[in-house]
Amino acid sequence: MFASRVISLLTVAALVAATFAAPAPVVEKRAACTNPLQRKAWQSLTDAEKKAYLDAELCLMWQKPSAGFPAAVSRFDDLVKAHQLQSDLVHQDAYFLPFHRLHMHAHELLLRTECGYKGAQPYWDETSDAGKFTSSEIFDAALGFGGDGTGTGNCIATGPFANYTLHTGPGYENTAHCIQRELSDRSSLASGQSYIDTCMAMGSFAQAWPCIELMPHSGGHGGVGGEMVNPISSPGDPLFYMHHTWLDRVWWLWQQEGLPARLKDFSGYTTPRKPATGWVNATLKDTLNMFGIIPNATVADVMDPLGELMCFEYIDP
Ligand SMILES: *[C@@H]1O[C@H](CO)[C@@H](O)[C@H](O)[C@H]1NC(C)=O
Ligand SMILES: *[C@@H]1O[C@H](CO)[C@@H](O)[C@H](O)[C@H]1NC(C)=O
Ligand SMILES: *[C@@H]1O[C@H](CO)[C@@H](O)[C@H](O)[C@H]1NC(C)=O
Ligand SMILES: [Cu+2]
Repeated sequence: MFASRVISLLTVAALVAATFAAPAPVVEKRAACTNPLQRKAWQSLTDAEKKAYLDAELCLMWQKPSAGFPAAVSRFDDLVKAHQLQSDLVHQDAYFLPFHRLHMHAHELLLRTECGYKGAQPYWDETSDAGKFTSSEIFDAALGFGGDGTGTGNCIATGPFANYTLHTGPGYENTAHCIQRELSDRSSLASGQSYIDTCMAMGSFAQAWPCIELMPHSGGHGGVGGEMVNPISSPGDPLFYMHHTWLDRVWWLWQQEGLPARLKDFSGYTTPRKPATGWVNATLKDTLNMFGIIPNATVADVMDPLGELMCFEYIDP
């Protein structure tokens, strides 16, 4: 169904271009993306696909850092640092969705280029687990991300990432610590379909992003708890990438309700709080900083998942 939508969009765009000699850029850019990576729901992956992803994540966790952050010990840490060091610039403002789209892309790219992963970044279809995270198969010890935190430290004790030591976080600190979790079915209710429906009904990006950032965004963070509930160092739990890829799909589902206009619909302030000199409006030309992990990109570069920079599509659960 998704593929046919893309094709019909291309067809319509081509017809429009032919008839009115109207904006060709959208069509030209899309021509560069002929074989999009297929981002699938975790729940619909085969066991072999799940294992390949978990193994690749472990590879990243044991890979040497290369972005030059003094505190980073692994390549995985590099990605946590990119979030930690600018968390106050990329939350509660216009950059929230674009930055996290690029961050997911960087993670996917590193898995593929540095860890031999052949697949795409999967997403966690949290909607189907809302209100009952504790029984989600994503926490499986053998073919999942391990279970809840245990003991006084809330360290995860099962699964591939048990006993892993993070060196970035918690928060702005850089201390050796375990991956913590504190699952909450109640908080996970915020991942429910009704919240997504509310955001899907928003008529502009200016309304859609704060809606998505509030709920469903808080569902995955609060529902998993521990590292994930820390707004600064949450990428320390590998589930962060499953959660934010799901949110990115929500943004893309919203964008697809108004193509091609929503490939350019971007607005909001550059900071969460008003600077002394007054609010500044964000623009499509603004830079998203990846600290050399991958090249910086502009907001415009990430507006289209099927564009030149990235080339992926979401497969329904
Ligand atoms: C984690 O470490 C503890 C203590 O060394 C050990 O008993 C346990 O088996 C380890 N768990 C895993 C999943 O490796
Ligand atoms: C910033 O954006 C708002 C809302 O779109 C608009 O009303 C305002 O004029 C813009 N400010 C500047 C300085 O462009
Ligand atoms: C990336 O963006 C940041 C913030 O704008 C900037 O300081 C940095 O120099 C850029 N890096 C590169 C390699 O251009
Ligand atoms: Cu974030």
